[in-house]
Amino acid sequence: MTEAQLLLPDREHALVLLTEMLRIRAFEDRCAELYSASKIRGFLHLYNGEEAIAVGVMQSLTAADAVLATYREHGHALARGLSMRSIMAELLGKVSGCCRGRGGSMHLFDASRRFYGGNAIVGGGLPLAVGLALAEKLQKGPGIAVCFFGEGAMAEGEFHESMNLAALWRLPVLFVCENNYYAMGTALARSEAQVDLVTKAASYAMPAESVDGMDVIAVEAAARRIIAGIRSTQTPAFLEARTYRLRAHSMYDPQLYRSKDEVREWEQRGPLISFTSRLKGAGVLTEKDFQDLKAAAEAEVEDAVRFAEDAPLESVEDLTRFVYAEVRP
Ligand SMILES: Cc1ncc(C[n+]2csc(CCOP(=O)(O)OP(=O)(O)O)c2C)c(N)n1
Repeated sequence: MTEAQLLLPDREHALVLLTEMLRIRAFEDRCAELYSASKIRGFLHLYNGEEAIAVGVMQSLTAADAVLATYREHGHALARGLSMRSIMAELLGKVSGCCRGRGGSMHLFDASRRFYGGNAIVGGGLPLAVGLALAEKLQKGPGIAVCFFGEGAMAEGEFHESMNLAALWRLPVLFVCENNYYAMGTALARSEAQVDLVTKAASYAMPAESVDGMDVIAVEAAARRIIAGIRSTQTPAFLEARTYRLRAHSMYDPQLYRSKDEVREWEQRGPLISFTSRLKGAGVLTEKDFQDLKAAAEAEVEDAVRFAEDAPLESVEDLTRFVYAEVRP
């Protein structure tokens, strides 16, 4: 029996996990509509299919921990507790957004939650995570740093430098690779000599393992155990979560690099479908429970959209503020 099968959650916790994944799914489906209506501009990278990873890992973090993610980070921000209103306002470029509308989709940030982005640079979060973990170590703080990134980042120099320094300096970092098998249109085997990502990570002398990233219970169980290890040893670890991006890389992507059959196959294994049917099978969720949770998530999204649409844009007088430093006459 696997770790995940052993650890069926109690009903209350199962509903927390399901609710978090539903919130992310509902939020992002609405984002796609708002993008098509030109209310959200710039780039928009959606996390559909990968929700179990952010939700599962985030369960064992405390307020003292630092979290970093990529440009596909709406789900991480929501799971980390940023308000849906502040994220939606950010996406619409409004001053009530978590970055006053200046960051947009790829740069969600909230220091009060120790959520350090959102980063448009592939691999850009890794050295920041190492720096935050180094600060934690030097200040003898209680927190760890957790960095989410795609498998495409593992071909970047920053990956190697970050893994090496984290292991060498014995820093409390969890590196979470969200392996969805494609970096934009490039399949893993077309860009990586070593497609076994755990083997690659383990070469940096740190524990490394893989988990089914479509299974929120498996992700949570693995993350809890690994994070407990990081906290007690104050050394880094690597977790590969195998997953699939059910939508395009970003909003404009003809997806010529993968077949419709492949996408359909993964859809059947999606984290919401699989978790919901497992809970129903275990008798802890009815279809009505599911529909109620879904409706609540959609209502929260509509509230966030209204809030964002009503929020003001940055005033012209304030446009040059926060660019380099606050210089006031
Ligand atoms: C340093 C750098 N190189 C290239 C790009 C262009 N780019 C944006 S997303 C992306 C693919 C990254 O794929 P992956 O890391 O697997 O993450 P995913 O998008 O699959 O979540 C690339 C190459 C970039 N943003 N930064």
